[in-house]
Amino acid sequence: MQLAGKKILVMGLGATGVATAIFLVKRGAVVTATDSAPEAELRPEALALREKGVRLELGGNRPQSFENTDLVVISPGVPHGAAPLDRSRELGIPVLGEVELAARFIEQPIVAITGTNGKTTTTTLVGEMLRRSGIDVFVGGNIGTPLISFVDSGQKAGVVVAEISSFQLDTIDRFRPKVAVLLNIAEDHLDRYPDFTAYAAAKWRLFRHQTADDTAILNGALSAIGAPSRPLPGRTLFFNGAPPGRQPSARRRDEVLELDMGPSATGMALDLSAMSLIGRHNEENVAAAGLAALAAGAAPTAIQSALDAYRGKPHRVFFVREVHGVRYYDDSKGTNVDAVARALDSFHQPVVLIMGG
Ligand code: UMA
Repeated sequence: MQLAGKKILVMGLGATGVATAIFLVKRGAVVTATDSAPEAELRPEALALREKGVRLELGGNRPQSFENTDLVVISPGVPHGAAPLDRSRELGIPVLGEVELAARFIEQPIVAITGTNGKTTTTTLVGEMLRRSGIDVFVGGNIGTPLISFVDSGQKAGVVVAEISSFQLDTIDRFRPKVAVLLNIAEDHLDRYPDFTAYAAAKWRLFRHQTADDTAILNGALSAIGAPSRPLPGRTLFFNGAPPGRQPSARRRDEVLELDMGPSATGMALDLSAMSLIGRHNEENVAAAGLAALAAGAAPTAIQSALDAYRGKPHRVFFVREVHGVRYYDDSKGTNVDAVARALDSFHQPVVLIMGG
């Protein structure tokens, strides 16, 4: 993709917009960056882009800038149907999301993980499982470090593991993960989508450009809402059961999770007895992570040791401490009904829930 000399508009100046603008300037593009927030609300890194030759338009997204450009790149926090973007599209100006742009420059196989809940736990686990297998990995995306910042980072990586949100999937065009995981779909972000079907369809976009050479890993209990009408082209593995007529690739027997990769690949028996993650939702995350890691080349011993060592991520049913026989957990990432319901399901003991916004 030729960027040198192109006029490019970056919309949104959070972590993604800043990293995108830096990437584009390095490639010789003439970059304007716009944010609806005023200067006082933006981070110093955004303002420092001026020193790199980026023209900043702050406190509003000027319609003219969307007409007079060769390409627009947007951040996940920018709704892909925002009015000024329609104007660009009308004029035939391409509008890409940052993940799509990044993917065009990433040569490594990508393991992409989406779902309403459990993305960060699963992404982190897959990264650890591969790392312990001796594979260099970059772990990024919605989890925090924009994918685009990997491209010029010089970081050695054999595999890129990316947490991908529905917002990021809204603006993909060719993005093709070698291994793609859909953990679950529950009501969330309905302020950004016309209805639940549209939100679910955004999640399913993850598989849109996969081919017969790729692997799709799906929750066997997913409904058909928003799903593509044609079967996925690649190898499809199911965890948490399987739809009628299909076999699950993850089966729990007592403390062991059997992962079956099909006739031509090696599976494993994953011992869950030392696992510190609690709850059925985490069993699903672990099954998906194990299957994804195996599909991306991780070694069974490394997968086991990564799981045994994993202590969870803060704010996700995270054990804080025990005081006078009361165990305190931080679940402040329970930002939708499904996440809270699943967290509550994790406990056999009586729970006192402290909840608020
Ligand atoms: N803006 C405009 N015009 C608009 C709308 C927005 O200029 O019409 C501006 C806003 O003022 C803002 C910027 O666009 O400054 C949007 O920035 P952003 O929200 O995309 O911020 P980033 O720091 O780039 O963060 C994004 C993700 N944010 C969202 O998806 C909302 C981060 O996910 C992600 O970690 C980061 O990119 C790196 O990939 C956060 C998140 O909450 C954690 N994600 C949601 C979730 O997990 O449920 C999807």
